[in-house]
Formats: sequence, C-alpha cells, structure tokens
Amino acid sequence: MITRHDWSLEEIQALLALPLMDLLWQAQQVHRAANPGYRVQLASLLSVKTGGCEEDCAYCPQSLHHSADVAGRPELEVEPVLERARAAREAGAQRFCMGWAWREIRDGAPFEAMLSMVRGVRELGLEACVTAGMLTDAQAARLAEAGLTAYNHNLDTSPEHYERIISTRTYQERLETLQRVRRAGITLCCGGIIGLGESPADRASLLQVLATMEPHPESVPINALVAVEGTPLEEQAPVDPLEMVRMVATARILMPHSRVRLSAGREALGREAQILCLLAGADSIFYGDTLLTTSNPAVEADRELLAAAGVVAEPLPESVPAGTRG
Ligand code: SAM
Ligand code: DTB
Ligand code: SF4
Repeated sequence: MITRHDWSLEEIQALLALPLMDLLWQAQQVHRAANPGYRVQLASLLSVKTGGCEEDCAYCPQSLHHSADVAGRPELEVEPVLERARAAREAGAQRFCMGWAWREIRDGAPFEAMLSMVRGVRELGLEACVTAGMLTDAQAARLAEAGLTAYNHNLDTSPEHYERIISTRTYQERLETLQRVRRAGITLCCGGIIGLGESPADRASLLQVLATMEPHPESVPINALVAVEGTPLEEQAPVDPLEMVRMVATARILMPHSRVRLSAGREALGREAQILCLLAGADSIFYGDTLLTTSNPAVEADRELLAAAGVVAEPLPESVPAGTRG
C-alpha cells in the first residue's frame, strides 16, 4: 500500500461523496491491510486545567468568552492525575491524554507539574498525550525529554471556514505549533470537528491539509460537535451519524497508517453507527465516562461495543513488566 501526500481537493471531495457502499469497501480494504486484527487503542482523557481559556473557539465550553465557561474547577496536581492514569490503565487503557484549557503553555510551576505528569504516565507504561495550546521550541524539547508520546493540537476545520469559528488565533499559528512539535520529535495528534456549519468542501479541505502533511499526523481525531448550551454553537443541528462514517472512512483511505480516532460525539452516534466507524477505519476511541467537560459512553458500554463489533483492544506496550500490568 503506497502512502500518498499529494491528495487533491477534487479527489478528496469525490471520496467523501462516493456511494456509501463503495466508500466503505475502499476504506475497509485499506483498513484491513493496515490493521488486520482490527485492534483498537483505548485512550483515556483527563482535564487537568479546566475552563477560563482566553481563546474564543465557538464550540468550546471552556472559553472565557462564552457563558458556558466551566469556572471554578481547581487545577489538578501531579499525584491525583497519576492516580487517574493508574485507574485508566487498570480499566484497560493504553494511552492517557491530559488537557489544559490554555491559549499557550507558560513556563513555571504548572509546566513543571505537566512534565512530572508526563514522566509518571510513561513510567506506568502508558503512552502520554498532552493538549495545552501553543508552545515554544524550548517547551517542546522539554516535553520530548520527559518522554511525551504525542501532542494534540487540532486544526478543527478548513482554512476557509476557520475564521467563522475562532478569531483569537490564526490557522497559520496552528500550523506553526504543529511544526514545533514535529521538530522536537514528538508525534502529532491532529484532527478536527464536523458539525460546525461547514460545507462538504470544507471537510475535504481540512482532510487535504492533514493528508498532505509529510509525514501524516500519527493520530487523527475526528470529533462531532458536542453542542454545549452557552456556546455560540449551541443551536447547531446534530451531525448525521453517517457523515461521521464518511469522514472516518475518507481519513482512513487518505492516511492508511495513521490512528484515526473516533473522538467527541460518540454518545449521539448509537451502537451501529459506531460499529460502522470501526469498520470504516477508526482504530481508537476515548475510553472513560468523561471527555474534558462533557460526557462519553461508560466503560462497560464500550466493552460491550467492542465485543459486539468483534474487535479487540491493543495490548499494553511490551516494555511494561508483566507484574505491573493492570
Ligand atoms: N486548549 C487546547 C487547544 O485548544 O489546543 C487543548 C484543549 S481543546 C478543548 C482540544 C480539542 O477539543 C479542540 O481542539 C477541539 O477540536 C476539541 N473540542 C473542544 N470542544 C469540543 C466540542 N464541544 N465538541 C467537539 N470537539 C470539541
Ligand atoms: C480531541 O480531538 N478531542 C478530545 C481530545 N482531542 C482532547 C477533546 C474533546 C472535547 C469535547 C468537549 C469537552 O468534553 O469539553
Ligand atoms: Fe481554549 Fe482549547 Fe477551548 Fe479553544 S478549544 S477555548 S483553546 S480550551
């Protein structure tokens, strides 16, 4: 299977618009070749610093600019975070993702705490992912040194639709952050959201930016908007579950070896649509009953989902001594 980085907008639009059966068939062939065991990575998510963010992302309940802002939650300290990481491992997670509602990382005690969290999560044998806004080269280097597996920074939508969603930071700034992460040798987790009022061409355009990166982001989260009351997008119509299936399938065809994460919005999808996403090429889900501030399916429901689909979770990396496995 050749991995291409020269996808044209027309090609991507044509894939997104294929008859569903043809799209699924193509995606499945790519997926089965790249991931014959249909292994799914379980990633648990924890919000370390919640709310009060200076950015104005229209979808986000953590922005200072919206009445939805979830204020008053204390920032978590290192030990309770590692406690949650241990519990996530016991429950079967392979990756632990931590979020900070920041415009950018600042140096000082909270950054030192972040580094300790990364080291602690890695010592547990889990992959560690951080999402905390923009960063400098020096901060990226220190995160790499602490053993950070991946940094999440989403493009969210197409360059064309972007200014209708966020005014406080530019698309170009996002791309620069991604380059800094790459330069530091940390893998990239970068994807977007559907259901922000974008057109089919916008979805293709977002996928084109991702699929023409060289290398592709190792991890591509596909979120469906969770329309939260008190955000400017609270009235946005729900995403048709089959649109998520199309987005996942197209991402899989474009980026055969990336992890395509079926991310926010799973609760609204239903069991069968989630299984179609797994069939179409999703090979990761967020695991645990909360995302950052909104809810996610219960662990038990997800175990049943994977069993019903006949897919298995990834094992923990081999480097973890057997006696310490959850
Ligand atoms: N502040 C950091 C940043 O924006 O890079 C990290 C946290 S931010 C909440 C992480 C990502 O979550 C966003 O880029 C966005 O793609 C996704 N997200 C946030 N709110 C969402 C919502 N209501 N529905 C779907 N995805 C959402
Ligand atoms: C991503 O793309 N989705 C996750 C993770 N990366 C950080 C976050 C989803 C957040 C959904 C809204 C909330 O719970 O606040
Ligand atoms: Fe802040 Fe991230 Fe939410 Fe944007 S998505 S308001 S940067 S926490």
